[in-house]
Amino acid sequence: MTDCIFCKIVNQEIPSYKVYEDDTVYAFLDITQVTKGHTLLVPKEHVTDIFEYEPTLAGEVFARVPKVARALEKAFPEMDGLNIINNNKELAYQSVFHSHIHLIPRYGKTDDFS
Ligand code: DGP
Repeated sequence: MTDCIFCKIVNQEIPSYKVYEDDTVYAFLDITQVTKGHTLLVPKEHVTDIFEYEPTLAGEVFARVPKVARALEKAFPEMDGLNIINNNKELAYQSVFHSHIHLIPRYGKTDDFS
């Protein structure tokens, strides 16, 4: 999709900080950094939201979550926990309409995400 910011990130048309990549997915740091290491995992193929996934691709994308979680754990050993969030449609706080999974590291009582 030509006007999709995450398609542009996947295609390296706009810069991002890569966390993980393979043939199916791309994971990169969220621009807002709700906590240190806040990452977005996206399918390389444009999928608008959870309702638009072809089931096999959905399985492949969601199966990558533990891989990215482990990469974050390695990069941020001080991490105490991890929130995984997937917003779908505007009412549910989706603001970029290329499906993405938030991985938000938690750092005990010192982080500012509540
Ligand atoms: P959501 O509200 O669930 O649709 O989350 C969209 C996230 O995308 C939000 O946390 C900010 C992030 N975001 C938006 N534009 C960019 C961008 O250009 N680069 C990066 N790295 N993140 C972006």
